[in-house]
Amino acid sequence: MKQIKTAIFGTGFVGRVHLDAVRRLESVEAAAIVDTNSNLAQRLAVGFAIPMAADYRTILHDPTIDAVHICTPNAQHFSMAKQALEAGKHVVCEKPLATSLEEAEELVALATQKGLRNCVCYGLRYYPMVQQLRCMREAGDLGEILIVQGTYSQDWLLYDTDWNWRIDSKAGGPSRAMADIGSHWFDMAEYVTGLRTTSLCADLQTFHVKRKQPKHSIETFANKMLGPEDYIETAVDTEDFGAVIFRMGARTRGSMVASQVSAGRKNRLSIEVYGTKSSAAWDQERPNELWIGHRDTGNQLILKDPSLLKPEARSYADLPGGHGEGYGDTFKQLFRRFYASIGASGAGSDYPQFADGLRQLTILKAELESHRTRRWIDVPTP
Ligand code: SOE
Repeated sequence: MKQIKTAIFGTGFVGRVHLDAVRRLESVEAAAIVDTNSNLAQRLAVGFAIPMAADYRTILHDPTIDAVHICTPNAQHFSMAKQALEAGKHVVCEKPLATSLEEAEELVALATQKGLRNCVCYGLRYYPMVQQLRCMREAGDLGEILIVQGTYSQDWLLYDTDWNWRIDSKAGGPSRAMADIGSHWFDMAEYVTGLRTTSLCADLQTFHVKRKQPKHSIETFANKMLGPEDYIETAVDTEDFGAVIFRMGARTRGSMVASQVSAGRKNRLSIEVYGTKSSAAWDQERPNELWIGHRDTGNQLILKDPSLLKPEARSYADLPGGHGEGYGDTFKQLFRRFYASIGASGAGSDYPQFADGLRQLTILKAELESHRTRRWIDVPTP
């Protein structure tokens, strides 16, 4: 089988998760890495024996590279993805796909025109118990979906001394909590229910209007390791928190909260789906469990075990029962499907694509407008 050669742009927190997942795929070779922080890239290049490029454009001009992973700060996604597609590369892009709806629309059109595979990393769909939830809903086990609710809560930006590039809209885009983690939540809600968000009302809040920015750059989540430092007081123009109530069509209703300032919640995407027959709830901090709620019999807690999953959900669990699968595994599952679609015929619709990234920017635009105008906004739905 042909080894597909791929390159990773950006070697921070998530770039390393991508590298790790790619190296677990049989048909794919991590053939190059690049980062503006050349010390970091150099360490990885030496450690993993991967060639390091001084500039991502060198990689785009290399005809032996088939695909690229864009793991840089959000503001660079659009330009890098556009150049990569123009250079004929298949593209995996971290979320959010771009920092505006217009940019995302351009990328969707360009990828279609070029006939190149494209993926946006809404990979939390690939926890085995999330797949079980989707399959239960598809099989009608929950009945008609009445209510969808949940949170995506983190605490790594609780203090005003917490800093990361995402806080600065120039690097992260105009939204933080909603774009960074709220978009994961809405992607999952629409994916597991099969429903579309049709209108919403959002309220955002920036608790720290000023933060103490460390003088040197801080990697995602690494801020917690800092001692007292030399900080610069910096105005903050992105939100720490957002609450949204929403409608999914004529009958289904829901609510969600995204927060990066909730002490004790490390990375908790929780989703609860209530149907006319039964309900199901999943929590990313306990990823190998799925709670099933019943009205007339005792509730259930299913532990991840391929033999207990719906047959359609089994291919998302690689390990036997009692062997937990987590965050890093979701990237492996996502990339396995993306790379299998390269060279295959058909749409390759079993993974999130640029159109799904555009969908999240459509929802985000409605959230920002709703907050700004203090009213309900209709969400255009394909
Ligand atoms: C930071 O908030 C972050 O790393 C997100 O960017 C990821 O998408 C999420 O999975 C974990 O948190």
